[in-house]
Amino acid sequence: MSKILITSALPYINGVPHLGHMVGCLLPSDVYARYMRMMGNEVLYIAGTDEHGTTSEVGALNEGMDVQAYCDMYHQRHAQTYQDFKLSFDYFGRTSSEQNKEITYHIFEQLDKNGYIEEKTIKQIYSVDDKMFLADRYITGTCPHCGYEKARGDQCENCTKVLEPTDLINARSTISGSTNLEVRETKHLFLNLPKIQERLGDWLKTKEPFWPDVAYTIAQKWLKEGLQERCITRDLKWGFPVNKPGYEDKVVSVWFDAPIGYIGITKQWADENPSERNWKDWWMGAKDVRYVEFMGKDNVPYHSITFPATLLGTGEDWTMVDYLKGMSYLTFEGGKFSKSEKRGVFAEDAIKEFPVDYWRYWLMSNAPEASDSSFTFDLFASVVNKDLNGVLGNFVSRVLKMTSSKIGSEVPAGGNDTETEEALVKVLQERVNDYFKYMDEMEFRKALNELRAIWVEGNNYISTTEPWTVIKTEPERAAAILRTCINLIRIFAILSAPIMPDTAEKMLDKLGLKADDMPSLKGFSVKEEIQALKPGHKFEVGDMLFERITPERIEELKVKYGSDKK
Ligand code: B3M
Ligand code: ZN
Repeated sequence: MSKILITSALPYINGVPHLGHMVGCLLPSDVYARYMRMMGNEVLYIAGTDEHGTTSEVGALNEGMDVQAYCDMYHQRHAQTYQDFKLSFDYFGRTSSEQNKEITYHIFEQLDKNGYIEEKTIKQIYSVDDKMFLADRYITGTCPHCGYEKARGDQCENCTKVLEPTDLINARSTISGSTNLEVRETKHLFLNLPKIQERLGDWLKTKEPFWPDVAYTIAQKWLKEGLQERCITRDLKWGFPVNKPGYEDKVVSVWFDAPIGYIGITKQWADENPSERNWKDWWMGAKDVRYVEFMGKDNVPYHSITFPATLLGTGEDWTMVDYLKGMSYLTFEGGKFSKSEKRGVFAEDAIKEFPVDYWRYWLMSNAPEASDSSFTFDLFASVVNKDLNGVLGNFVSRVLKMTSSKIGSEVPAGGNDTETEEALVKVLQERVNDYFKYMDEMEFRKALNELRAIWVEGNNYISTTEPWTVIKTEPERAAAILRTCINLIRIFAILSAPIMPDTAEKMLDKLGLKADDMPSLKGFSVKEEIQALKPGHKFEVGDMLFERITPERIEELKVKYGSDKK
């Protein structure tokens, strides 16, 4: 058994997640965590809300709330949404926790002691009316290159020129609209990444054989361009006050304390049961731990360069990432999700429209891995109707109804397996091995293709053996076929569990089984498992597993979620 540490990039606290956030790293990390547990590994699956930074201060301001109360409220909404999406975190914590503060300060002090933190004076835009320094994205004005009037302080989205806030004409605050801005000098602390560059490069080389190309290429590109010193303090109120004399009125930057949040949240988890748990078993001198990170691809530089450099600079034996799964993006009907423009499906609404497994299955089978993917209601309905209803649901229903009506509501006795069953076992084992291979490699679209193909094998088997015909002349043979089919239902439930936990439970429930009855996937033998349910084992037909989505419902949803808005 291995120890697998899994973290998902920590969603920003402000706002509520949409389908793109779910499949952007949260859902794939859950599927992987569930699969790794079922493979018999000891898994620690960690996530939480990323709570510091200007966006929280501005978000709270916009909602007329104190920042702490704002973060408390949204943390609960995030936690509830992910619980509804059946994300099986071992702990869902907060970067604003005392535990994260403690570890952030420790790492900061170690870096300072080792000479990796330097002071510099920089020019920043101060808004007199907002009484705060403004991050570039909170400054807007006219682009000096193309005249676009809504250019941002860091870039003009019209002509894409990179800008300095001081380049903008008629610059104004996006928070208050005030143009009463001043350029002020302000002292900040910088992480001296160039000083760590060589050690980081040596560490990175050890990862080349293992990391996916996209992650390794991005990291190598950053190294080749030469790392820049990185400002790790901010002139904000909300955040961890800098624990260094002369900097008490500044806070640690959000991107410094956020990845350390993975460790801080692990300590929150351990503090829940200190006699049994020790966060250092996973993070300090933990040579038996394999660490896998899930994130959106724009976060790869932070996770492959700045966070590893931060840990290396402490000179301590921190667990460093072994594998990064960087996801691309999900668009909504080819465009952006937008709460304000009522465009796109947000997670807390999704689960009110359909059971969560419909979403989990669609998102994972269309996961934006090597390239972006687009959600459309037509595509969603087609997959739900064809794959879930047409393949899996139909197989379960016809097998149980036919057996119950022709023989009785228990696994039939009689008859023997023939070369047909031997061939079925062989082809299923091959597909199961491929399914596991793709899950091990975190190639989720390919994995879901194999899972669907496994379900299809069940339908092919019953269509070719035709128990409804055979039963008229060879009832023993029909019994053997239906016994095999009922055992396939149990196998399909076990294999589908990492993706559709609720559906797996429903399928097992029809067979009088519980989730705890599921065997380990390690060494999964179709030959053995297809014999698991013996003659006489009772079952219930129950309801259909899924409901079809009608064309009328699709049109209704398109209007409700702004599919036609461009
Ligand atoms: N909060 C989310 C993002 O950039 C950011 C990830 C932090 S992971 C330590 O989408
Ligand atoms: Zn421009």
